[in-house]
Amino acid sequence: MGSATSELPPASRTPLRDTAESGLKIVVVGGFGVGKTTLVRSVSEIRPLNTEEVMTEAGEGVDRIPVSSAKNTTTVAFDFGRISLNERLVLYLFGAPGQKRFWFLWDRLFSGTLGAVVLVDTRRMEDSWYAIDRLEHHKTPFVVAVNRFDGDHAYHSLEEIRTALALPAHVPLIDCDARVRSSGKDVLIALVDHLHHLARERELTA
Ligand SMILES: Nc1nc2c(ncn2[C@@H]2O[C@H](COP(=O)(O)OP(=O)(O)OP(=O)(O)O)[C@@H](O)[C@H]2O)c(=O)[nH]1
Ligand SMILES: [Mg+2]
Repeated sequence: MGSATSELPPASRTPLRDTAESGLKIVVVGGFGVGKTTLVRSVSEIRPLNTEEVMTEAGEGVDRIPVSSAKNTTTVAFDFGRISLNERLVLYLFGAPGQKRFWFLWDRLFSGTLGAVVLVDTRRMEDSWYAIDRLEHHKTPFVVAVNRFDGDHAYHSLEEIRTALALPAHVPLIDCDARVRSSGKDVLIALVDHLHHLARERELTA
């Protein structure tokens, strides 16, 4: 398997707090090259595990050509990271591989998952449909985060994106920059808020 990367994030080597009470498994999914690995790397407080492989000419015709010219590696298994949202709540993050040939791994990754983030690149919105479909199939709650790339000149409003993805009104939809820690953290907070909201609704209807 490929090289486990990479540069240490600033807050690495942070031990798990003694006060941590609950750990939630969260999965980051979405199409090829939307920034899943970038998101897990930017928010993780431990050295993230990444299973990146370099894309070579041998993969031409099999691997998708990246829209982002800076991208020359692809996830072949999954990313793993950890973030403490507060004193008691820890999220364990799993970034899924985006290429179609690895999608068979997704259903296994979803096992035991409390919630998911679907990352969207507006230049290739249709790449998100499979992720949304699988999450709905597994009844896994999710939020959708739009990772705005520099080449995204045709500015789509969140409402336009909601319509294009046929997202029901109750699914949170937000903008983010996967490269920015605080932005990635906001996405995760939106997901946890959504999970709390759903849990409260279930209690009320029980
Ligand atoms: N301009 C810009 N580049 C970004 C952004 N997010 C990620 N990138 C870059 O886009 C490329 C793709 O990021 P990855 O994190 O590898 O994407 P991925 O979804 O994990 O890709 P796969 O695992 O191969 O599906 C990398 O070169 C990132 O540096 C962003 O918000 N803006
Ligand atoms: Mg990746």
